[in-house]
Amino acid sequence: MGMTQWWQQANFYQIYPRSFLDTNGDGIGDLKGITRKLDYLKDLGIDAIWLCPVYDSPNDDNGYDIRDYYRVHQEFGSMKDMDHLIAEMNARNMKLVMDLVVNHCSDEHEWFQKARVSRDDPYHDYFIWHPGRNLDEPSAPGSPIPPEPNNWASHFRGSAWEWNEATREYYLHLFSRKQPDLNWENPAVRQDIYKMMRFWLDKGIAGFRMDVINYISKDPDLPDVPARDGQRYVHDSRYYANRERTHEHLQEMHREVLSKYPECMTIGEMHQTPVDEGIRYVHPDRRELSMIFQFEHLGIDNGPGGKYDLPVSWDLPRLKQTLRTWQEGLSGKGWNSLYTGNHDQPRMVSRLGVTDGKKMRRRSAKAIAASFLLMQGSPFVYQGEEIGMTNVAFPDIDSYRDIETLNYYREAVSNGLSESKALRVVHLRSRDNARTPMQWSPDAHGGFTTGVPWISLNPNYPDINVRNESRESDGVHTFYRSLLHMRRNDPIWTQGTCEDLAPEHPQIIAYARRMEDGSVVYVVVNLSTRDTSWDVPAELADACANGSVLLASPTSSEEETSLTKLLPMQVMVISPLPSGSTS
Ligand code: TEU
Ligand code: CA
Repeated sequence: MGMTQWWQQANFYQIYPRSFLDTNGDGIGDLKGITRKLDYLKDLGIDAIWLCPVYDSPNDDNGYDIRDYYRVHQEFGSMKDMDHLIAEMNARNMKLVMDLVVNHCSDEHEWFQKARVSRDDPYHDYFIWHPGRNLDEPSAPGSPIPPEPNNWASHFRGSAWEWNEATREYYLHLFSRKQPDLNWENPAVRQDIYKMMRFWLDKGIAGFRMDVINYISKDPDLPDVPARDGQRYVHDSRYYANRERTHEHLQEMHREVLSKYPECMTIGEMHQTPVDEGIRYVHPDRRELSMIFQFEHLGIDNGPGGKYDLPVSWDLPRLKQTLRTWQEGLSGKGWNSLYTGNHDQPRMVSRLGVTDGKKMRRRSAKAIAASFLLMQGSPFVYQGEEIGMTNVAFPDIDSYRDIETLNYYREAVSNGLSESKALRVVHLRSRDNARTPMQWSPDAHGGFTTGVPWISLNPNYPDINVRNESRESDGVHTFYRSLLHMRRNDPIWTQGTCEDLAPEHPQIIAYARRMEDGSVVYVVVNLSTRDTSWDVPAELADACANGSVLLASPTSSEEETSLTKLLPMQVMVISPLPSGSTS
C-alpha cells in the first residue's frame, strides 16, 4: 500500500456537536464546548475529530439540511469560534474532519429558493425535476396535480417526490422534503461544491466525511422499483446507489480538489455497499476516497423489515464472517474504517451487550471495543462510547426529536400498530439513542448544560458519566484510553494483517494481527454472556505462557482469569514477547 498516511495511524472521534457540551446555557452544544474538551480528547488518545455538520441550517434534519455552506450555524457559535477551534487543534497536533453534505442541501438554500421559482432560472437545473408520471412537459396551471414520477420512497417515509406548484414539477428528495437532491449532472453544481471544499480545506481542515456520497448519481430514466408487500412507495437503492457515474464524479473531485491537498483524507458513508464495490472507492490507483464507512456489520440484528423492525437475535459466526470479508477484502487494496456506532445508530452496547448492572455493562462495552477496534483500519469512537453510554427509553414520543423517528412512529401508528408497540420499536431503534447529551458528570444534566437541554439526558447519567468511568480502575473510559494508546504505540496495529483464529466459535472472537517479519499480537474476546471454553491454538497458548498481556478485562487483580475458560465478556490482548521488551 506504499507509505503509511497519517490517517491510517490516527484514532478518530466523532462529535455530534448539538449533544457534546453547551457553554452558554442555551441547551445546545457548541464549538466552544468542543474547544474546551480538546485536552480531554487528547488524553483519551484521539488524533482527529469528525465533526457532524455545524453549518447554517433550518435543522429539519439537525444540520444535514444545509442552508449556507460558508456559515457556521449561530447556535454553534461563529466562524471566529471555528477558526479558534482549528488553531487550538493544530496546537495539539490534532486534525479536524468536516462533514460534507452534498447529495442534497436545504430547501432554504439560496440555490433552491431561486430554482423553485422558474424553470428558466439558472439555478433550476441545480436540482432534479420531473413534470409527473408519464409526462414530458409540465401540465397546464390549474389542471389536477399529476401522480408522482415513480414509486421511490424517501428515507424518512412517504414519497421521494414533492410537488412544486410554481414550476408545475416534482423535485426529488431521497431524504426529507426539506432536503432536495442536487443535480450532479450539472457541471456548475460540481464546480460550486469544489469551490466550497477548497474554502474549508484552505482554512486548515484535514478532510471530509462525505454524507451518503454513493447516492449522488441517479438513473436518468427514474424507473419504478418493483412493488413490495403492497407498499405505495418502495425503498430500493438500485437506481441511485453506487452507480458508475458516482465513481466518475469522485475521480473528478479528486483531480480538481483533493489532489491539491495531498495530506487531506476523505471517508465516504456507504450504505448498501458490498466489499467489491467498496474496493472501487478506496483502491489508491483509482484516486477516489481514502476510506469508507461500510454498514454490513450494523445490520446483523435487523428484523426482516429492516432497521425499524424489532431486532432479531444475532449470530456471532455471521458477524465474524462480515468483518472477515472486509478485513480480507481490503487487505492490500484499500483502507478500512473500524466503528460500532454513529449518530444514526442505536448504541452498540445495548445491541450486543448487557446493560443492566454496572459490572456487565462495563465488561460489555470493553468487549465490543476490543472486538471491533483492534482489527486493521482506522478506529472511530462515537461520543459516549468511551464511557459505555446506552440506549435511552423515553416514556413518550414527545421526548423524541429526530425526524426519522417521529415519521416512523406516525406512520406505524396510522398503519394500526399500537402506540406502546411503536414506542417499543423507537426505544430499540431510534437515532435519538445516540443523540442524548454527553454524560460528563453526575451533576445536573450530566454537566452538559446549565440550561434546558434540547433533548433530555438519558436518566442513567448519575451512574454512567465521564467522571465515574475514568476514575474507577474498571471504568470503560480507563479501558478505551489504554486501548487507544496501545494502538498508537506499535505499528503492528496499523500495518498487521488480521487473521481470524476462531471463525466458527459461537461465542469467541479471536484474531491475530501479523507483520511480514513474523511479529504478532493476539486479541481474544468472549463476546457473550456465558462462560465458554475453546481449543486454544498452540501459538496462542505459547504466547500466553511466555509472553505478556497488553490489555485485559477483567484485569487479574479484579478476578481470576484464564485463556482456555473465558468469563462472560472477557478480553485478553496478548503479545508473545515478555513484558518490557519492545517490538
Ligand atoms: O445518513 C444516511 C442514511 O441513510 C440514514 O439516514 C439512514 O437512513 C439511517 O438513519 C441509518 O440506518 C446520513 C446522515 O448520517 C444522517 O444523519 C442524515 O439524516 C442523512 O444522511 C441525510 O443527510
Ligand atoms: Ca450552546
